[in-house]
Amino acid sequence: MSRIVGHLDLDYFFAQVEEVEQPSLRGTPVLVCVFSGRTEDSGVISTSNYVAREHGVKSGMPIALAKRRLEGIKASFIPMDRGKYEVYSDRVMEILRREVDVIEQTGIDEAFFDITKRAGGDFGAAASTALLIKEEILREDRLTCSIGIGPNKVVAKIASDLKKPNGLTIVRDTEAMGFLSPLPVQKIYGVGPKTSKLLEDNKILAVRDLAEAPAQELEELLGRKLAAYLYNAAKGADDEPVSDRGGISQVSRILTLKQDTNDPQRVVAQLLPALKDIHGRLVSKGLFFRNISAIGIGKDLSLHTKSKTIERPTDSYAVIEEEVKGLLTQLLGEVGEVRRAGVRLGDLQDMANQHSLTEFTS
Ligand code: DCP
Ligand code: CA
Repeated sequence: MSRIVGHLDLDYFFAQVEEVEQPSLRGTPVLVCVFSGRTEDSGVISTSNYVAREHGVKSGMPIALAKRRLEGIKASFIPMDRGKYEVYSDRVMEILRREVDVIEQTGIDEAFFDITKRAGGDFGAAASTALLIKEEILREDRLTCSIGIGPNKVVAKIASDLKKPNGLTIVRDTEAMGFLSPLPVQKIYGVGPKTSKLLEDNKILAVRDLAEAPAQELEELLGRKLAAYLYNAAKGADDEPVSDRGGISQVSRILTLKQDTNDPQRVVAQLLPALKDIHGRLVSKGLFFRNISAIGIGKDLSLHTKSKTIERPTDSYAVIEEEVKGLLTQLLGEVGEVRRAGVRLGDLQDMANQHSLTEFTS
């Protein structure tokens, strides 16, 4: 049975979440900013929607420069709220996980998945499942994503990037080598600026050149391990497995309320057992949290979040309850009645080992 691997990447992720929560932003430039706080405009653009990109805005650009590019245009500069995006990310990964054999999350908005068994080795069946996944993410989270399907990770990753936004690209095993041949070597997952410079200096520019290069020359240039990987990848024969990295970077609970309400006290009263449960899980694992989000889901299934990063990591139950009350009061004040409500603790830290468990930092 031929192996079938996918790669999913959410479109203009942080900015798209802001559009979902505030639909009136659609069609206007939306820029998610990391404000450094030194002056009003100091800081950089984390990401922006495609409308802003049409004006030359890019991730990593100084906010002041982006403002100049958008002079005279009504644009929204929104502070980055990572906890909020993580709530959406968790839900997307849950949808993906239930539709495929195994997932490997590689960033807040991307994951590889293996779908060989689920699709019975058939690329047509894999394409149908990919469409279903896109529909479910759109229905449940109102987000669009791009998916690539191929015989391995290298092909799937390139394919997901090919028709962005809202794309779906299927590359069958028999088409893989032809698909890869004309592409620049930098397209291969794992070829960074250093490797691509080395290859370029040796006139290896396209994937085709890589496949045709003498194996020994590549080994001398890149070392045995990288050479073997790239050599195989160029021939469409990457055999890296999709493996679940496990680990926890968040704990969350969402529950359905006894009746729809916009009363924070009622919601908190019903959430208390869930808060205690989450706190118990945190303490039993010896973890502290830094980020907390309140989650509300409306009658129309729309998702709303309010999140906050606190100054110092803590595992205090009192802090959880107090912050949830504050965040829920804000959230319900803005969105009105909700049907479901929940809480999420993120940016978890293992205090015994003094390291952050947020593995996904892209
Ligand atoms: N990000 C960031 N700074 C960067 C690149 C990305 O803060 N230099 C954040 C914001 C993005 C998220 O990571 O929303 C995912 O990164 P992507 O490179 O996948 O970019 P987008 O999802 O924004 O856009 P695309 O539609 O191209 O995937
Ligand atoms: Ca993305």
